[in-house]
Amino acid sequence: MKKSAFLIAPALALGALALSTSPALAADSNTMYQANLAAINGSNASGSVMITVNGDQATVTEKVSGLAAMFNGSPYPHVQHIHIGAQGTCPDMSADTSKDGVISTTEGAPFYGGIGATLSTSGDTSPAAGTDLKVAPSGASYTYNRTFTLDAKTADSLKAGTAVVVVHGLDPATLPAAAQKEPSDLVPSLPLAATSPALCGSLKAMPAGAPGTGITTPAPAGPDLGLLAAGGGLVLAAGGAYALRRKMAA
Ligand SMILES: [Cu+2]
Repeated sequence: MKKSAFLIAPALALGALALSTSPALAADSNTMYQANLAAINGSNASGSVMITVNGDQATVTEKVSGLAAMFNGSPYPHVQHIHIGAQGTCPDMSADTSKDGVISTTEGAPFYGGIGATLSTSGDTSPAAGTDLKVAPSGASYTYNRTFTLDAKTADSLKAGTAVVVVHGLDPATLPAAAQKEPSDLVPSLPLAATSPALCGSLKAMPAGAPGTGITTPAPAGPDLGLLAAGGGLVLAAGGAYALRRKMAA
């Protein structure tokens, strides 16, 4: 009788652990959004973005590769933003209303909207920093990690499913010859290629506790089922050892 009671005890402890943990996980205020970044304007780049929102804090984890590498002899700055307030989609070539063969940032706006937040490397993350090349991540490939305060409009757009990540900056050589000579629609002192979209992806909320959908970076927060299972295993092991000590003592 006593022995079986001790064997049951760890199972009860494990059950209690699961019961006490589950409501906490369900009430977790983190919401995760994920976007697969697809090439536009023939950039041949690719990438993925994960955004964890906790209150008004957004933690962005982004990985990109295959972007234009150099600009005027320096690592190519890629301004990048969360665009908001439109359809929440990425433009196809029908957006190219000027028919120059390039979807400019402005031409894509009916699809992805205006800038809600700038994914800068330091300082300002507002739309005001949108074309500041000094705080843009740079080079062909990079990993971007930053936590910043979301403004209300961007937070609302994320919730509404209309937030889109756009990474800008094309290799001018990949543009049609005529378009290579055009000025940027955003910063006329720069060429059109410098600010035109290279990557685009719609941010979609992930179900709470869902495993990553194709993203390879570890989730910064949220339930770790493996850890939970290991914790349960420790409780079982401890209970078993206790039962064994009791048995030997007796
Ligand atoms: Cu943008």
